[in-house]
Amino acid sequence: MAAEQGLSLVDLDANGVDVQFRADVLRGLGEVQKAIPARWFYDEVGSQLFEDITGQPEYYPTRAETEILQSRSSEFRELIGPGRAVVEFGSGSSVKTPLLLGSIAPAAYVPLDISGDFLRAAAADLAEKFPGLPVHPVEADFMRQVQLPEAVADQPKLGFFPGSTIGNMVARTAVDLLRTMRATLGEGSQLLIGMDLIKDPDVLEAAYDDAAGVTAAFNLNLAERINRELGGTIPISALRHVARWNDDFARIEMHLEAVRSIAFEVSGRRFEMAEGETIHTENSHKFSRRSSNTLLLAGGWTPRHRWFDSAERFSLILADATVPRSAP
Ligand code: AVI
Repeated sequence: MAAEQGLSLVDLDANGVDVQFRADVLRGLGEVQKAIPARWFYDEVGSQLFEDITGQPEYYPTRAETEILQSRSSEFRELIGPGRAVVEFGSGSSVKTPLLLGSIAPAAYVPLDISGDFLRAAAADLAEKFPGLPVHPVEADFMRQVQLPEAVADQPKLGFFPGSTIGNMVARTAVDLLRTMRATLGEGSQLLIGMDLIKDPDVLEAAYDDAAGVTAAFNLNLAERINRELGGTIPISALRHVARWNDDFARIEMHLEAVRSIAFEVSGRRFEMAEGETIHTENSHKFSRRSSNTLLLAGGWTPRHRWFDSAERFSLILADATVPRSAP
């Protein structure tokens, strides 16, 4: 594994520029509908801003999912049972992960994250909260199949993917990830996954455009990051944050919209935006009971149980790895 060899999973050029970031930005800005993958939001500033978003009154998903984890402890214990290795996709939340681990008496905890720094901090925090629990952090890109540590090879697995991060992927990518998770976790595994629900577009748009402007700052930080890391000259004050509900695709879209026509450079390449033109920066898909079932089944998971918060804004779904069979 790269981490054990002291290698970074991030590919930097001789000037310390993240090669993949530059490639994604240059490709995305050259498209007819300009678009940059949402994963690039999360530099240090962006990660802190995301933490701040979760505390905004309009952003309900974190509170709703935490409420489910707090209130359904005995049901998790009954349906998941003790002795599983909990494999978390992402380095974990200091609130949600302990709630789950405290409910089900796991055999081990295996956080997977591409960022070694986040991973080590989260693993240390967990080890302190659960002194007897073996913690095996793995520095890896969970979008690809991951070789889990030998120590958990014989233990049944529970994948944990909270936050409705699956909603940030288009269906094709989401299905690929679910299938990859199944390959990583193996036969007989379970998956506990957060999926945000379709609701009144006004509530959704407010959640992604809070009055304090934190989500706007999070979105604009992507343009600032391009300027910082890729020698960009994007005039930040000429961009505004837009969050809008796309009903056909059941998703909130975030865009950066030019309030006047602008021209700028990134890594020595010139780009233009007409007034009103946007850079599409994020999708956050929302689900119905049926659409979440379809997505999970397409990804090789059979939904078994579904919990909602008291206001029915958010769902947490327990699924079993589907056993392939030849019947239709
Ligand atoms: C990380 N992800 C689930 C968040 C979401 O709600 O889609 C990211 C986010 N973007 C703006 N606000 C929150």
